[in-house]
Amino acid sequence: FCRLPWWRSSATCKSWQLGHFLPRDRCQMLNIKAINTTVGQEQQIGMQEKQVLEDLEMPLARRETETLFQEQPETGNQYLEDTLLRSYLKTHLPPKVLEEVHQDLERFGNRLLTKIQPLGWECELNPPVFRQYDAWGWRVDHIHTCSAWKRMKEISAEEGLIAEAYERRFSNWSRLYQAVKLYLFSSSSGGFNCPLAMTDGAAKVIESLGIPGSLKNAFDRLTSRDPEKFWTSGQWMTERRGGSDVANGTETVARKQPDGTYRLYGFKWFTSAADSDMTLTLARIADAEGQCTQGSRGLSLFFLRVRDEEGKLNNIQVQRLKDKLGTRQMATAELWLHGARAELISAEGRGVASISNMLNITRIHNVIGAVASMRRMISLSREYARRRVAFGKLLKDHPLHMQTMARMEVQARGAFLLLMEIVRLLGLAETKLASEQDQLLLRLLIPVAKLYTGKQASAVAVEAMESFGGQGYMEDTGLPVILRDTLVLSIWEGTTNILSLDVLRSLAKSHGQVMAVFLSTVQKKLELASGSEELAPAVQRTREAIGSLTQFLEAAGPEQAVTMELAARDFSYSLARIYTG
Ligand code: UCC
Repeated sequence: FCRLPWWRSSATCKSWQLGHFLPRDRCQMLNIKAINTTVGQEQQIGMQEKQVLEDLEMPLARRETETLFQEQPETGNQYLEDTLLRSYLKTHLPPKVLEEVHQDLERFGNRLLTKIQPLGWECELNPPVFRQYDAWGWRVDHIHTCSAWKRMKEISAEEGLIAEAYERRFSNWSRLYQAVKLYLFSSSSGGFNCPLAMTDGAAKVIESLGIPGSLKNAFDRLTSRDPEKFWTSGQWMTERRGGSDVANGTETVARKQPDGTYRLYGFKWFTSAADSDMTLTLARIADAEGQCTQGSRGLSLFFLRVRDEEGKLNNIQVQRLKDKLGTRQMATAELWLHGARAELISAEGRGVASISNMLNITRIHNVIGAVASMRRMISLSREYARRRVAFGKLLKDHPLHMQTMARMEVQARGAFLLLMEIVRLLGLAETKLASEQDQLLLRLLIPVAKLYTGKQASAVAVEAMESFGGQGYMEDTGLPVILRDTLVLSIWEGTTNILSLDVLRSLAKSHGQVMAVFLSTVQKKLELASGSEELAPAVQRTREAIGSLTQFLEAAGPEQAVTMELAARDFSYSLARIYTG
């Protein structure tokens, strides 16, 4: 490379190529000069540039190694750097709550940066290992997780990542505050956000059952701030015949025991965070003749401990760990249930309706993960744009690059605001402050947000990766890890189409009321916005979109069911865009 003479004599020197090889100060100097330098002006090259040339003449082995480096993007305290988050909290939280929350979030932001982020990377480098037999031939089915993963569990308890939502220290704002902490934690958690999602979902189910005596211990542990006591939960829903069609795919049978407990027999095909302490799962109760009711009405919900006090598995065998594209930090297993002792916690045949409380919470966590992933990728991309020189100037000074970044930013901001709206409504519902309208809107917005942000996050992650050029594709930058972990967000917890059908379910179940509330809420927001001249074009576009949506609903007419099913995804996207707008 250094022997090539063309770059010195060329009037339009290809300085970007040097940008790959030179330290930033030299590179910037060269780039700036290169743009303005003609052959005649070459004598004016300064001492610094001569030094660069000497470096280049030097054999590669003797050059300072850092001359081969590009700029590594580094972000600071994620809370302090997140202007939208801070402005949202300032606008919405009561001043006293804001004061307390701000202090905690600033401290948490520092802990994330200095302690938690390195642990997250350690989790990625040390994925779980499954050992089926010990050296003496005994079957042990041990899932070994690294110390950083175990530390994440302790940190989750210490930070009250689940507890905060159930203690309700800040009344209806507790849920939003918890979501904000989870949002900050998510991208540094090394995959621990997954068990937390299910832990939160399990706590929610138990709370909605009125915390029966037999589940009091489990509830206290799931919502504990004490690392010694804290439990995580799984959510075993998927069986061999498929994940989405739970009603027809569930084969697990529950046999009643004389003491009133049940024993479960079956095979669970995807059990995420298989190292969890407990789980909620579905099974069909067999009658005296051993017969089970098929379909959704045959499913009931069960609670079970994964291991006993001595750490022995509860008549469960681990078949193997899944070989996943991403979320590799977290053990997902195939499990045989050979008479696992379990407790029935729903009414018989009400399993799906009961576990939907859990699903709605894990779907919100999915939204949190999506927004967090977009924010992380954009933050890194933004930092890179402020350091990386190409074509004679920093990336941030290239209008086309900035346009690409701005488009990603708009997606992330919209998704963030949608998330905040959902957790605000959930907080109201959990403190009995929600109106019927709020509850209907929440029911509709959860699947809408899950399906839409899952897709947004994947698209933004790919775009952000591209903004690093080839570096974005390099495994050891950490960027591909974020991309892989993001791609699952449109798959688990219900795929985009399944969630689109859930949107229709919410319409049907409420006889269209969710739609009426959606439209009236959006109209109210538009009225507020129309007071501002600056927002007039946006208001106009949103009104037009609502007009099209209403026209579509009217035109669906007598064939509505078929039309709506076919349109479910586009319809849901429209709802997401209108509300976000
Ligand atoms: O486990 C998994 C991965 C774990 C990892 C999670 C980590 C997340 C971390 C994120 C952090 C980054 S994945 C497994 C996920 N599986 C699913 O999500 C299942 C997808 N399938 C569905 O959602 C289906 O559509 C089903 C299972 C809900 C369909 O079942 P049914 O039985 O056919 O549905 P029905 O008959 O329509 O509904 C039964 C009852 C109804 O109530 P009733 O009987 O009173 O009319 C429904 O209204 O359940 C009610 N229901 C709901 N209620 C159904 N869905 C909901 C809902 N979403 N909200 C409220």
